[in-house]
Amino acid sequence: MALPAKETFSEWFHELIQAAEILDIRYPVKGLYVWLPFGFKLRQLVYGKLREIMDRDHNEVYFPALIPETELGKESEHIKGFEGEVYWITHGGLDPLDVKLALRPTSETAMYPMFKLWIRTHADLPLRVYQIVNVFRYETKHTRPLIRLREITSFKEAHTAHRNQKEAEEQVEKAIGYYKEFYDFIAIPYFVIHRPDWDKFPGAVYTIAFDTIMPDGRSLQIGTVHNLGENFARTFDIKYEGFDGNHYYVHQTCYGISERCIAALIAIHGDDLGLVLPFDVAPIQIVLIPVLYKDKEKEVLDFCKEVVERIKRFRYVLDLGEERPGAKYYKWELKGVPIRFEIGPKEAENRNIVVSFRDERKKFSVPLEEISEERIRSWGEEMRNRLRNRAVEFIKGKLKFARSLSEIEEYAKSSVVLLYLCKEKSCGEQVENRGGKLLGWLKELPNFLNFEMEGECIVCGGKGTLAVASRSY
Ligand code: A5A
Repeated sequence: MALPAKETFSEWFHELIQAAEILDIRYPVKGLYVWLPFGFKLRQLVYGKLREIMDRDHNEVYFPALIPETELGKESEHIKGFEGEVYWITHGGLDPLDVKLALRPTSETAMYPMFKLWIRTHADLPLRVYQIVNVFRYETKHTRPLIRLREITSFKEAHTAHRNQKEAEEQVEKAIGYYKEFYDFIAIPYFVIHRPDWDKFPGAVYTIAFDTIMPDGRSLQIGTVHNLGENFARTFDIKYEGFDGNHYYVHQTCYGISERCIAALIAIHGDDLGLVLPFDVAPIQIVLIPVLYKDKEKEVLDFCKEVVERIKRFRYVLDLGEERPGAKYYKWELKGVPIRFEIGPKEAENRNIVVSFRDERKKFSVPLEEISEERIRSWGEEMRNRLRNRAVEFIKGKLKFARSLSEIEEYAKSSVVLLYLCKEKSCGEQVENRGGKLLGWLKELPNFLNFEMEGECIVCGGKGTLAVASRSY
């Protein structure tokens, strides 16, 4: 069955994740889904990059999934932000529990009581840990596979503690750098945005978010970096002894990414035929399709073996199935395989291969001896660049610059709106009242935009910074 066209984004996405065997969405609990083997492999490959980045200067840990009510409730802003989203465990078997247990919605209040025990002196700092776990949030907005889950299965959360504000600030900058590297790797363009105060993470001093634009023009928050200041340290009494023998509160940060990164990957790069996966994260990187005719089978298959010798370091499939070549092309296009080799009698005779790339779908011939690991890697790299450029062009086409509040209202219906805005709450509210959501102020100009960062506030005419408003997920 053919996919709906990508223009009908919501249906296309819904059908694609099933047809490409990413998820089985029939699990009988709302907001919970099953990862299928192909989807899980994609998840492992994408998260492998995240892990590689984290492992450079974080230690991986695992904290329990259950948090006592007494801990979860300690930091007042934090619990205010999450109380409507917590799943509670009230019984063990038939016995009511003395202290209710929360299924972690995020792990600050699981980790920080232990940080208090771990951190003694300045020598214990900085502390940088991360875990990749499931978290549960009783979301009341419309749930969607990979985008808005009640069980987030792939929550990468990092938590750090530092001696002072300056070191925590530096960690925020580093974390932004990690996430840029990650999203550049999967060719997803993003905005780095300072969230308004009223939209920051509960308990944070401030929040920096990564937002991308989905094919329907709505923004998706694909990661956040929070500076927690001393807020949690004061609540959980996390102190260290300084060089001078005095005791000081630590300064903390945390930052997280969920499987929304995979939603963005599928949504932004995919097309009417299915997934389009960057070479490095594709579960199958190369598919070889022999085109078999009677009497020539042996030549073709022998030549295929020679080709396989040259690509065996990659994740490849030699498709010897019974289907016709056309059906095989269709099947592997749906799965987003970046590179396809077609090999028929003519190719076997001339010792060359018909190559095509999933994103371009143009065919060209390459002599066997030119198929090397290096050549294939450079094809992968070129494809990543094409995917990134295409995604950037799409985003640029979705942007509109507004000069007045009425323009915001007009543009926000179908575009992502750029505007200049000051930091006054009343000015921000005026923008939010015009449709869309104020994502916040750009922390830095994306390299694909050519704009002044400062200008007159669209509401009061005061000193404004480039801001973004959009309909969002
Ligand atoms: N402890 C910090 C890191 C934290 O929890 N931050 S957060 O609440 O902003 O979540 C981190 C990221 O998880 C978000 O930026 C968003 O991309 C993703 N996320 C949040 N809720 C989600 C949900 N219900 N389904 C899928 N992803 C979600």
